[in-house]
Amino acid sequence: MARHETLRVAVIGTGKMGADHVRRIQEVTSGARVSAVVDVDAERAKAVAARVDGCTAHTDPAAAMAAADVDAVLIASPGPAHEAALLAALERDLPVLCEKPLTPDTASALRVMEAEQRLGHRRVQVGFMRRYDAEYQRLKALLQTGQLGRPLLLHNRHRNVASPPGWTSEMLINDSVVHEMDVTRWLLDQEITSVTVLRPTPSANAPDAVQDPQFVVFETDGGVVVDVEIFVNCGFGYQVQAEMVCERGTARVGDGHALVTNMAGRWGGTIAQDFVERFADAYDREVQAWVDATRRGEVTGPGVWDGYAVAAVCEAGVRSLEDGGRVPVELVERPPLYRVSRARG
Ligand code: NAD
Ligand code: ISE
Repeated sequence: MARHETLRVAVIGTGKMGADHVRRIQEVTSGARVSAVVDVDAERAKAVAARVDGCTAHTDPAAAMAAADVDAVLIASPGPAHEAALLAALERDLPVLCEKPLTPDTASALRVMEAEQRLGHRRVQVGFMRRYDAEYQRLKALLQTGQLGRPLLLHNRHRNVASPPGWTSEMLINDSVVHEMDVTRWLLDQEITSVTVLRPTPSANAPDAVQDPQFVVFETDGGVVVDVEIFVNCGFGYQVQAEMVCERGTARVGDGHALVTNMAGRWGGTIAQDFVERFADAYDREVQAWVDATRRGEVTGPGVWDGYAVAAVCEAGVRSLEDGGRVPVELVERPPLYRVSRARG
């Protein structure tokens, strides 16, 4: 596509995230429009396409990518379907924004990495949207000034109201803590070297056989120790909080104090109920940044290396969940194509 032209995007998967991204591209993002949607559920794809002028509905991602009016792809199908869509997009050298996870395991992530390396340039951004959240961005900027000194510890809390049907203990690691893995690596500019998962007595509100909450500990190659409380059936709200403890002070995000009320002898505020509400601005900024970079022919966000590194931490986490032991994270050598991105935003 020429630089001045509107980016025509095919959105693959029109469930909760995909439908929200279609709305976002059409109503919030500048410089892009949705030209095709894909879902294995044909009726769902048709219903979403019907809301967008000139948008076609498909059931096969590869067929949509072959259409003449598709310049780029946003993948929002479930994780196990990502590899096939990514490989089809890379085959056509199409730019991609792929919702997390890149793929569900390291073997498939490495196949995607090989395909991108064969192209010789980066094409894929992974949807680790917390990097675009204003509070996380302020925290990163503060750390980069050096005012707080060297980071020593990072405490995280990640709470969801209730887990969707079919949720398993492993999904707390692979679908939820995956975000803390990414922000840990990004905030610290360090790799995670081991994972330990501790298993408190499960909440009575957790579905049968689901280990919820979990307490996860990462160690990094810079000597930082990171803990994550993941609790996906907390019942009261959606909370994502992080506190970095450094040599000369601490910095915390996610307290949600945008509006505090005082009334009838009490003070308080409201708690977001899900990620679509809490991270609305982050998703908007993420998609806009992807569109802008894509129109310039660049990839500026988290990429395939980040998706692969996080998949390796997930695999170690799931092994630790089985026996509570400390499991080392094994990474392949970072290929030259991905060496610059470690320093980037
Ligand atoms: P969802 O189940 O609501 O929607 C998935 C849709 O994909 C469904 O409509 C399903 O029919 C369709 N689908 C299944 N297989 C497909 C295939 N092979 N090709 C095309 N469509 C297919 O799921 P969701 O909650 O929207 O999650 C989608 C993705 O977004 C997942 O990767 C998930 O991890 C990610 N996600 C990210 C965030 C975030 O905060 N960044 C939040 C939630 C979900
Ligand atoms: C979901 O898939 C997400 O990515 C959300 O950001 C996370 O908070 C939630 O736990 C996951 O299920």
